[in-house]
Amino acid sequence: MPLLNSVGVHEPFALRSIMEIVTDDSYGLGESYGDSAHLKRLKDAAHDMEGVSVYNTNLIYKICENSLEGDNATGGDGMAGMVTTASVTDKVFSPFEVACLDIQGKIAGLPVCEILGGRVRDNVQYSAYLFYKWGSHPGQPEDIYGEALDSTGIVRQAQKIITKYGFKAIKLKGGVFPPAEEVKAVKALHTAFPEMPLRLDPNAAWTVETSKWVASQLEGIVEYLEDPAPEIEGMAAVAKQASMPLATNMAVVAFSHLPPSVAQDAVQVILSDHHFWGGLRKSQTLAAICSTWKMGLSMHSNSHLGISLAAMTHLAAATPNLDYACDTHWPWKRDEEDVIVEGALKWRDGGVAVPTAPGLGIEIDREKLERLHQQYLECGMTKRDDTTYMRNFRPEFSPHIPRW
Ligand code: GKR
Ligand code: MG
Repeated sequence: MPLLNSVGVHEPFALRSIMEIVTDDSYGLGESYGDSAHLKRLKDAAHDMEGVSVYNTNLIYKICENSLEGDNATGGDGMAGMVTTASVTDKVFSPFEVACLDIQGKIAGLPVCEILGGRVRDNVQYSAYLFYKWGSHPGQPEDIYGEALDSTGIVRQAQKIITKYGFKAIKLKGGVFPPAEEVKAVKALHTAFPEMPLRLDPNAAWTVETSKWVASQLEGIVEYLEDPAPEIEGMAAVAKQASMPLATNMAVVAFSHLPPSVAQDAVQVILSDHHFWGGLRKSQTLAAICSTWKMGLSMHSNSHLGISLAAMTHLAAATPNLDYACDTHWPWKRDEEDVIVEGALKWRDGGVAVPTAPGLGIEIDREKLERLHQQYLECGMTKRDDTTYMRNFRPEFSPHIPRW
């Protein structure tokens, strides 16, 4: 759906790669970004993977690292240029690790969350992730959520999405309209849903000064403010004055970013994401670091299918210090557009029931996979580019940040 963000608008297709590791008597699934640069890296790494034990994830990491030698390019991660400094090896390794854990679970007859140390919850809560949006892609009939270009539209969207999924926390993607407009929308949400924890995420579209102003306006209203200003230094400057915690999936996106961030108390909540933090086990390491340094932990989302939702759910189920409802883009894809056999992931009370079947607890539907693969070939898209798509309709659009 045509969701707006600080760098443009979502295109009619979201690219994903499906990883399948095949053993003598089983198979495991992983899911990751689908941009051509990333696909090439996955294929290069897969080339040297034959015969490796699915338990030897250290060796698999090494193979990924070796296959990337000399590759200094950034991006390729389907985040439309918003996050470019994450570790490329971690991004490539992640779907291999998830697929290996899927197989390990199947062999042991245990769900992945049990392999990761045991479930601490049976239902993983997700947030209602609201977006300003057009009513449809230009020239298309209106989609099920319709237009949301002001606070009234955002409250209407929240009502629809919460009625459908039962979410108990709300996140608004900002960085689209002038900050005062977005503050107004968050206040309107607070009035409409007084009990709901709220968050606002402009993807670093504001200056430090503007961020401080927004923080003062939303005091006592948001549970955290996500990526108001760019970079660790910008976040640290805002954090000095903001009364609420600051969260990030942009300033701190790799282990090497943690020491400078902790030293400056730049962010108080890390949004983990196994797709770029190096898989499920490294995300558990991140959780341990957050607990050590008394930082909160939440979970970031990028457009995804059911394999990723299953992996996110198992990880969250096995992470005791996950303090907030996770983000998900799930409502923004068409229901039938997935690659997994229907029915394995059940939405209940704003969350997903943690699967109890061995491994990830999902199976690939090969007909659906083939259908989506054909869509991929026909759409001709090989790279997510929200900015160029936006400029087809608004030639003057600039993704420059900070811009307010
Ligand atoms: O889907 O437009 C989007 C989001 O902005 C996404 O790309 C971000 O990675 O959800 C993300 C975020 O929290 O920054
Ligand atoms: Mg974010």
